[in-house]
Amino acid sequence: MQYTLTEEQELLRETVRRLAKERVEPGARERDEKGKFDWEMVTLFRENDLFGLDFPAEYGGSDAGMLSLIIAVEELSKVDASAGLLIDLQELGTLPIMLAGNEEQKKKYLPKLASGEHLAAFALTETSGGSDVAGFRCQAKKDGDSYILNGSKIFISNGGVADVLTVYALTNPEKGGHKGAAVFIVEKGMPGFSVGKKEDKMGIRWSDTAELIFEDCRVPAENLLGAEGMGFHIMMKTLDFARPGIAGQALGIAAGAYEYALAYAKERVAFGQPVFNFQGVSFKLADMCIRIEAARHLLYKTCAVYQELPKDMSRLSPEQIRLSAMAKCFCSDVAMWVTTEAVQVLGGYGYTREFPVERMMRDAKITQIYEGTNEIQRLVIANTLK
Ligand code: COS
Repeated sequence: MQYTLTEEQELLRETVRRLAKERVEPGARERDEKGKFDWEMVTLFRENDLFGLDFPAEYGGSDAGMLSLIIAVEELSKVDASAGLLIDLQELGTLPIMLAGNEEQKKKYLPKLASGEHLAAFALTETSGGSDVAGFRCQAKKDGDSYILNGSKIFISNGGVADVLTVYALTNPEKGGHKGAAVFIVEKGMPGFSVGKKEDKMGIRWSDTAELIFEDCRVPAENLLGAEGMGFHIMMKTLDFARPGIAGQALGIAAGAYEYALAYAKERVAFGQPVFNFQGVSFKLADMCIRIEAARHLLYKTCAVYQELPKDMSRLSPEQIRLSAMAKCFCSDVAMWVTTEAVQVLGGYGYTREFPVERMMRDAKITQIYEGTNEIQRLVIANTLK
């Protein structure tokens, strides 16, 4: 379980940090205010080869591994959480293909996703909520050499902008979700597929979040991933591999807020001296520093055990499943706590849009909710302790 950063990873961190400071941070406030998906960011990340960091080289990726992706997500999220999320979502939406796709499916879809020419989305959540996956109702009926999809999905990140979507649906409702579901690759423009309501959110405001509607949507049978009945396991395994990405986003938000609050506390003078000199402030910063460092080590250790994509759908070890859930849960709780304290350090200024910490606090909240609420993460962790 080696997680010392290589020279390449240190260089990647430096490069992405510079890109984030020079090209991402300047427009972050405006993008947040507009709440509109930003294609310029897509172009920037395409030009800098950030979408395919953790994609296999044989399909056009950089094969740099999960830790490298996390480093990039972290650096971007320090200045703009929606920017970090953008490259993370490419991994989430594509993982079902990487994990369960056959050679033809991988050859057809992965290269354009690795380059960022196409964007991906992971379509699981339904109106009943995101937690009870086995209770979802979207259906797919076999019809000759196609499947006909009916139902809807909500809160789908990238839903309205993705070219390629991995969609969970029941093929055999009588068997229930655990044994009767499957995952399909759906392309934008397939007849019967449309995008519904777009969400106006508290945070990650320029990240696209949309409802997806399937009305007799015809999907070629060759777009079935793995086999009928494998859907639940494909999605669970995808989430095991994807949750470190959200942990990376959360860690970045926390680190960004901490760095801002630290610099502010050293500049801001009250009672004739920088407020950092008061223990009421410096102890807060010390606590932020402890928690961020602890979160980073948990996450990097997790990345070390997820470094390689598995060659088949065999089960992960309880330790792997536990680490991924712990990293997501801990990093997001740290992000919420640190950003709240950062607002406190800035006082009244922290509560205004003039300063980025209030945006960071709003952005942090979602990391405790999506890709499995932190209550579900604790359930997943507890299940591995039985
Ligand atoms: N990897 C592989 N298999 C898994 C698994 C995992 N991570 N988690 C569960 N399974 C297996 C179980 O071993 C069990 O297999 P058998 O039937 O062979 O025994 C089967 O799947 C059913 O497991 P379980 O009974 O625990 O399933 P539940 O329906 O109770 O649901 C939770 C389990 C709640 C953990 C699951 O539905 C979940 O993770 N929900 C949250 C999903 C989420 O993150 N949503 C966010 C929106 S998507 S961004």
